[in-house]
Amino acid sequence: MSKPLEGIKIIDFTHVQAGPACTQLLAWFGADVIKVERPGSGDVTRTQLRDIPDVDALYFTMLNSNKKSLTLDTKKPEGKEVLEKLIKESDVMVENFGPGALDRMGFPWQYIKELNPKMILASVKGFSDGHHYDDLKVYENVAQCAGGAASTTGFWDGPPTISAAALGDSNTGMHLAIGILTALIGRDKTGKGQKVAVSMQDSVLNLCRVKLRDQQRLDRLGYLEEYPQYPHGEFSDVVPRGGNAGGGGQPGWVLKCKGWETDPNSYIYFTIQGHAWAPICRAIGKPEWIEDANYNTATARQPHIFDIFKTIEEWLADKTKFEAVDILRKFDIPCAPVLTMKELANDPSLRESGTITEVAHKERGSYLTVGSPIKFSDMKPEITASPLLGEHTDEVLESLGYSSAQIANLHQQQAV
Ligand code: CAO
Repeated sequence: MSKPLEGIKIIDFTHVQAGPACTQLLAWFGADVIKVERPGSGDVTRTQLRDIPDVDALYFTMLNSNKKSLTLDTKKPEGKEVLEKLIKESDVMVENFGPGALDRMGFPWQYIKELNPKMILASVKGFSDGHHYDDLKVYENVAQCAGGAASTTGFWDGPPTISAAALGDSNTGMHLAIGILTALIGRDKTGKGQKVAVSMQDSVLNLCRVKLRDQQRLDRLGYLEEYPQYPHGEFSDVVPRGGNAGGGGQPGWVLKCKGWETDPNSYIYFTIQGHAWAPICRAIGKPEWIEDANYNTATARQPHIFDIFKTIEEWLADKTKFEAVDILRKFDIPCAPVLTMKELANDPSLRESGTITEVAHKERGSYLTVGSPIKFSDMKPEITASPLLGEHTDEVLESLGYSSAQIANLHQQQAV
């Protein structure tokens, strides 16, 4: 089956997570992604948190599937020459080096554009160009703090909290992928490439926009009616941490199910959405609450929302999280079990859809990874193994017109 991005050649000058997540996505959809890595070491994630000695770590394999690996020291003249040749015949170059690294290497945007006016240069940085922190190197958790996620995540009586979801890394990579695809469509119209830049701070903030909504409501009203602090607690002048409250305006909470005393994940998320109030009352055996003036509107419920959650927990006490959801789904109540990584890894539906998939790897045997979360009617992305360090060096050099003797010479000059 042909894939929509077949024929798009991408120089993948990325490392760690933000950049690789972006290029991996594009590779799944058919792009020819050539990962350029430093000879001898490669992407630092190849060796980070290894579970098998001398074998590429899962951190690397899970973010670099479907790619080729070319080892090149781009600070040496012969490595620079190869990179220049690659730039001339590629469509996109993606990089997420520290600020200024590409310029110091001798490849500022102006020069890349001169080499190939159709080139799209896609960059991830911690902060956007011109920002007063634009000289900072940034990792995931730094971005979560800088983008507003940490100050609004966690409980009001605890410190700012980091989410396990890669809001700074993979999320930024997804933003960049959208930018690249947009620039490719733009290039079809204008014939010209352009630079696409995404900052991790901006990408986190983009996902925190409801918290910026709340800041403005708080400025105007002095309170936020759907937060647990309302109406009994106090508000300051900044959006507080709301624990497990729903962010979209429907009160919700994580509720204990049977076995919570010994199983830290025996919980469900329960949402009290306005229109679902009558079915909720019926499901939990409280039909008398449907018309009760103390309960029948969101405003009436909010002052004793935690008493309502307590009543629901009493109903949940003899049900596992899966049994509870199986009952509640029949009443059309938005809810889900709190699933562990182990449960997700073995979920038959996720296996069936390809969201969780096993990939054969030359050195590690098979590994489990997250496949494409985007589903197409006419294409099923096939996930193939991440490349070994330098696995495709000769193949890529040959495609650039290097002879066997030149390739051997290059290996010698590039040796670490
Ligand atoms: N050949 C020769 N040199 C190479 C090379 C290659 N193939 N690949 C990388 N290098 C060089 C770079 O040119 C750079 O050189 P100088 O800084 O000496 O000019 C050097 O390696 C280090 O690159 P770096 O600054 O990107 O790496 P770091 O480990 O110091 O920092 C990180 C890592 C992620 C903090 C930084 O790259 C960064 O801030 N990136 C932007 C934000 C980002 O993407 N962060 C997400 C990472 S995922 O959590």
